[in-house]
This record gives sequence, structure tokens and C-alpha cells, in this order.
Amino acid sequence: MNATLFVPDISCGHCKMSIEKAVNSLDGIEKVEVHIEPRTVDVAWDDAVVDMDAIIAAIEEQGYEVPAN
Ligand SMILES: [Cu+2]
Repeated sequence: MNATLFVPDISCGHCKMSIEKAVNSLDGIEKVEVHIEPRTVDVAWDDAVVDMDAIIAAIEEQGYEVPAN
């Protein structure tokens, strides 16, 4: 599975680092890449191991809201 999440509060390299680290710490993540400019998170995951809710929760735990798309 993969998705692009819009995270409007992404603003700098620190945001990129903390979100990528938090998402990567979950099992089952195949790829995560934060783009500072369009403020998006590209993520790919193994559906059998982790789901979108857990990924969103990991981002929100870092202090970033993920509005429903
Ligand atoms: Cu930042």
C-alpha cells in the first residue's frame, strides 16, 4: 500500500527528520519520504503489518496534524 499525506505544518528539515524517524520506527514501513515544499509525506507500507491509522498516529505524536484527505 502507499499514499501521499498532506501535513500542512511541515516547514523545515527538522520536521522532515522527526516525521521520517517516527514513521520509520514502525514495523512494516517500506518507504517514507517527507517533502518540505508541497508539505507531503510519501509513505509505503506492508498492509499485513501496519496500517494507515498507525502511520497517522505516529506523525501526530510528533505534533503534526494530519487533516482527513
Ligand atoms: Cu520544521
